[in-house]
Amino acid sequence: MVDSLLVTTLLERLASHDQTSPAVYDEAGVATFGDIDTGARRVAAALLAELGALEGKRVGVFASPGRHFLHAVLGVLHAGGCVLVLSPLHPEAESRYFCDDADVAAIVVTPDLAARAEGLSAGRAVLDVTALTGAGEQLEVSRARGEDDAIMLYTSGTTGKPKGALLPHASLAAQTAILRDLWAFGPHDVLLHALPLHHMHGLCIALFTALGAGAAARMMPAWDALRVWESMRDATVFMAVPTMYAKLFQAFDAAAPDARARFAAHARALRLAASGSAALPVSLAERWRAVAGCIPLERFGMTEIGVGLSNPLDPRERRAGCVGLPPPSVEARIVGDSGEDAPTGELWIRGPSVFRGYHRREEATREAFAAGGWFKTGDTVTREEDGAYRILGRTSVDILKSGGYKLSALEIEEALRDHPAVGEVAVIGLPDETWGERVVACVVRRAEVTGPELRAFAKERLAAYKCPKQVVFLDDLPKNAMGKVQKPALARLVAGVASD
Ligand code: MLC
Ligand code: AMP
Repeated sequence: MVDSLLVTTLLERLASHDQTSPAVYDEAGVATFGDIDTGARRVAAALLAELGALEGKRVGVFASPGRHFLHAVLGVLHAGGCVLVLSPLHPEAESRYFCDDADVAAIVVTPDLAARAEGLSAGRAVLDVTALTGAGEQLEVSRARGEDDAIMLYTSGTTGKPKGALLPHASLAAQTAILRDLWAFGPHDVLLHALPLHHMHGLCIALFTALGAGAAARMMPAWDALRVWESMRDATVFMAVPTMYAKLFQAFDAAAPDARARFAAHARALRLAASGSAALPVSLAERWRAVAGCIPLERFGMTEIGVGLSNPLDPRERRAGCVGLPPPSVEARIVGDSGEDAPTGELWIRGPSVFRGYHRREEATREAFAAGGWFKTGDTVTREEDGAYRILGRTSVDILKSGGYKLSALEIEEALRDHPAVGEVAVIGLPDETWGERVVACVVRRAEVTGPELRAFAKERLAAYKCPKQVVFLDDLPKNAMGKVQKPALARLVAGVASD
């Protein structure tokens, strides 16, 4: 990490690369680092003209993957603002909550999402990133400073509504340097990018790491397993959540023999295939080995910390089912119930990439950290004989992971409880081969309602990926003497009940 102490913003690092080399391949072709910077400065100048000094104000970016997404994000950063990435996967009600909670001052959009942004504007300026012209209006001097907030990412927790995690420029700059060095990223690399952009994995661990190292990102418009197999040919690195690997193999198995041979050749030629955001089943890792020659590099991360643990880059040293060790400059501890270091317990992380706190949630921020700046992950871990960490699961039954998305059972319950026919509801995660965990809603009805009706109701309020895949109707929910629903008992019960 030679320059991480000197370079305090991602923008400074981008400026240090050869401006004529490719930064993004998208549906329109190739854009160089220089092209990206020009577009970003145009956005920055327009934002400053519209809002005056931004000084950390949050600006929403509602943009499809590609160069315009980067113009918008980097433009907000140049102008001294903090980016909140909005996703087309969220219904209006949810995006409106993000914009209001974050106190978003303006929204930068791509034209395909402009109509949907209108519903979120509520008096906020909406700027079309493709309609800004005039080189003379470009921003000369970047307003970004290391200590200022750069990115805000909403993350589901154990307390109802999602919280906005604030990542300063310095955290991003540190994270990109750590991962560049750990995974040997450089200008020779092309990252195949098919991850959603409103989360840590797609935005920071993948996209910012690649660009921060001077590599290019091949940005897919959306996840498409067959297209990903084909596009691997033009990439050196691939990063994905385990469900994407599962879906790749579903497509692989359905493909003709010549296509399979081609896909395998593409996979074998990759320099690095990484997996994160959820546990990679050993069977899936081994399946990848059979096709690509080695298991994917599995690493552990979190919105609040970036990557905290990683298997080694050398494929021979990777271990399936383990997530490796903390990278240089990141520290990890295992802490038992008594608050002492223990062989098995909660994983705590400390390091330069750790976030600053939750937006306007002082108590939640205080509770997230222990003395000495240790972030308490809420994951239970242990270590193997060789020191490698192994994730055993979440400490809370109310946090689920489905297809790499962290979901709050309480948030989903709250949305379903608004339905007049729902008496009681408890949301649990059941093991699922494709999704890791499958969201199941257990409902005690007080009026007639069907599972599909409840799912449709939930979809108006929550992203489709948060909505229950299964609804089970029960006469009552198992509770303890205090009246609290016993979710482990419920999961055992539901395993034998028909669903709707
Ligand atoms: C989509 N659906 C999901 C889902 N994704 N349901 C549950 N869990 C998910 N993750 C829903 C769709 O809305 C649809 O619902 C139905 O399932 C079928 O969808 P699909 O077409 O099969 O899904 P697809 O579009 O292929 O999406 C699958 C996926 C996606 C794997 C590409 O889930 C995805 O992009 N996951 C990545 C999540 C991620 O980036 N997490 C990083 C968090 S950061 P319906 O009802 O409309 O039929 C982090 C830190 C770290 O964790 O360490 O990295
Ligand atoms: P998020 O809040 O969406 O960033 O999700 C972070 C959570 O994802 C962590 O706290 C873990 O529970 C989980 N996670 C990330 N990477 C892994 C992994 N490799 N193995 C198991 N769980 C993981």
